[in-house]
Amino acid sequence: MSALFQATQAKLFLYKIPFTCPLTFNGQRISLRKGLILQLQDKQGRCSFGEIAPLPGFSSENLAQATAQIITLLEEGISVLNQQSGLYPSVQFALDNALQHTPLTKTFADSDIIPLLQGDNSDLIKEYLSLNKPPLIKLKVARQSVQQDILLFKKLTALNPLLAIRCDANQGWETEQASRFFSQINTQQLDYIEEPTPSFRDNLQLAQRYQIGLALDETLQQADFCFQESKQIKALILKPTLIGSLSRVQYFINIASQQQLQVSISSSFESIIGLLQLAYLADSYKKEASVSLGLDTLKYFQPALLTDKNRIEQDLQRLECLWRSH
Ligand code: OSB
Ligand code: MG
Repeated sequence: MSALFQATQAKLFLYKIPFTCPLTFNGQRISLRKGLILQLQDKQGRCSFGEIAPLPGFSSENLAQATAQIITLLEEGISVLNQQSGLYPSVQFALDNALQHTPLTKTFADSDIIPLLQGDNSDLIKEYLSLNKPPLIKLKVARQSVQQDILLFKKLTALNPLLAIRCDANQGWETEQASRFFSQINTQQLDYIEEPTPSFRDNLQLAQRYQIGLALDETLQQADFCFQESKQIKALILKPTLIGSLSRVQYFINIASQQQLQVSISSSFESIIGLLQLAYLADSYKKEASVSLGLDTLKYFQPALLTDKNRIEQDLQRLECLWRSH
């Protein structure tokens, strides 16, 4: 690994980005995305960044806990930032990026990103049409009745018989509901499904019974999860903000490379700073594995500070600064 960023100064900013309409995360409805930006600066005045943005409903830690942890570390001194262990995932992710100097330069074209569709069925169909019927989409399921999900899947595949759909159930189905879904859709058009039920074993059995591809997401965020080979597993969904350390992300990239699994580097609704770093990391993993970008989350934000890649420097100066080195 290349040398760590030699920081001599640090600042911690708070951002607040309103959603265009409130979103529900595992039952928690929120209308404002809040997070922190850690900015390190070296002797030459170069800056390096890390984003700390625990996602309500998904992260085990909340923003207050993450804020307290990073401020405690900063108070101990910048020179010890790289010697920490047992940190919250969101804090570890930020420190790893800031210390490895992950750049903000990698921009992504809309066409690199797999469109994420959620919302009610008629809006969702309209959105699919307005995107000109892309050949691959990600669809949230298990947020309405199974019957409605089946109807939606059938409508979309009727609009484009070549469409491949990546479904994401966020462990929201019972086994019987998942069975009903798989038995009534054209599984040839299901590229894979993320986490149909909360039981990993049931998911493997379902995948085998219906001959579908399974993708792991929530399962990978359990710190004690050990990967075991299975023909049914087709993809790993990696959310670095939730996984935390970049070396653990690299561990999953190595598995994906050995087992020929697809990888989706996915956002947890970060600001433009986190998204650009995720795009950079995704690009760097492309040498090793087949990587796609699950970063289609900026569209849920209202225009605000840290939503535009061309204004990052100016925006940082207007953010509330929670902490700075003396
Ligand atoms: O379940 O994949 C998820 C974002 C935040 C929390 C959970 C999830 C997501 C996404 C990100 O779906 C976008 C993507 O993976 O395409
Ligand atoms: Mg998922």
